[in-house]
Amino acid sequence: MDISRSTALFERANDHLVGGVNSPVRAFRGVGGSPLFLERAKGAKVYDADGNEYLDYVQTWGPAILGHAHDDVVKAISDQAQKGTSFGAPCELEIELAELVKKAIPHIEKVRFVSSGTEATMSALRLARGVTGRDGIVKCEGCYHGHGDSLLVKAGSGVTTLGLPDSPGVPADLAKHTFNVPYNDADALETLLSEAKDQIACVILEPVAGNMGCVPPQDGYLERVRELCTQHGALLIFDEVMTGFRVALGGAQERFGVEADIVTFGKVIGGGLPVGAFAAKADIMKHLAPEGPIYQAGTLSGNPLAMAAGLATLTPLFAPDVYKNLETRTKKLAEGLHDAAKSVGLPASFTAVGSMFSCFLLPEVPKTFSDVKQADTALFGRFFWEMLKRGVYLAPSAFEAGFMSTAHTDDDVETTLAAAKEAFAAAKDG
Ligand code: KE4
Repeated sequence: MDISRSTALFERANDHLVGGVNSPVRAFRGVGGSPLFLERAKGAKVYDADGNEYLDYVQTWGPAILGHAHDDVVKAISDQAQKGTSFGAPCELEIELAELVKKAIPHIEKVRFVSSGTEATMSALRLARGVTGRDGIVKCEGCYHGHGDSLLVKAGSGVTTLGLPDSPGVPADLAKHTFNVPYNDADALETLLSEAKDQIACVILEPVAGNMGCVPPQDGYLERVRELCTQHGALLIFDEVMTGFRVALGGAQERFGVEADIVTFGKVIGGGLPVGAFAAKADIMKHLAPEGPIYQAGTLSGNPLAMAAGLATLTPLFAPDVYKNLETRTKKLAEGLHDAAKSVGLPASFTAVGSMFSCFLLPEVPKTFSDVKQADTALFGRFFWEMLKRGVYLAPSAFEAGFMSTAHTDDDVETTLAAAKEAFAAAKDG
């Protein structure tokens, strides 16, 4: 497989961009080697700078649920671009996208759009602290909520991929307000909330963890977290930047029947353009400026171009059976990867929740971040490259989830599974 142009581009990029990238996990540090530079993408496929074609399960880390460069999305963006990309003033498209988000998640009453998932979770924390008058926040080890200071404590995704326990630059005086508990461990949360008394403003978690691989909540876990938050006067924040419109039309709240106090979105709702959002009932959101005193703002928040992309992306997702079909294909892929690994004698387990999935090189499905960290990341790295050689692009880290799009076909899944059987065998022999 010739990736010489990507390699040359990476060398040049390193002269100008930190680590040659604009987001660390793209640097392939988790799998070794020089990262691919992609040149174009369409449907279920991406194409690198050397012209190699890959079936894509990264989907720009989640947004491309309709596949890349979907005709409706491209048309919406190009039509809107002719009319202006950003006004810095209210426009009707913001209302339309908020109405569509609320149609999918009926219990939310007010939405605030921002430009990234990080902005959404960072703002949601400030809102929770402002509303409750409390400083403490609780997150789960291995969950990643973007790079906001309070959340870079035992985070997942790129922080774990790069083996950074916590990020320097976060003042100890701030980090001390962040408490971590194991994901899927409601007893640990109960103990912490009882001991912390009324210090805790909120508990934030990924309702389906996607930044330590795809790790689903244990039965009853989310319900217990909801009860504990209510009992202790802490707001429950579901970070649905990844799970929103990914695990069901109404996200994890619909799938598991648990209502958070604040929910954050990103990725899919922008359809590949920079959009994040946070939402809640009006009596929480009314504390935000300009209605209330908690400040939050953004030059490009709700810009018409991104709103147009979001609308064009979400609209087709309301059609019947979209999520049923996505889940069926996702399960088929994840189980097939599991079977392929087992067929060459490797330990394997798999998860598939809506259209996100993982195949873990572990005998059992992990429940916590500690479980996930038992996996052989060097073996995963070799598997990653063996799959790349066979035209399949997975996330370049053992601590990420995979994504299925409506553009993937059953043939694509069969092609992927055939590649996986060979790739696991080759990786095992290392
Ligand atoms: P962004 O700021 O990257 O838009 O969103 C941060 C974020 C918040 N919450 C969850 C649950 C997330 O998964 C993310 C971002 N996800 C990572 C990959 N898992 C983005 C990829 C990257 O960091 O380059």
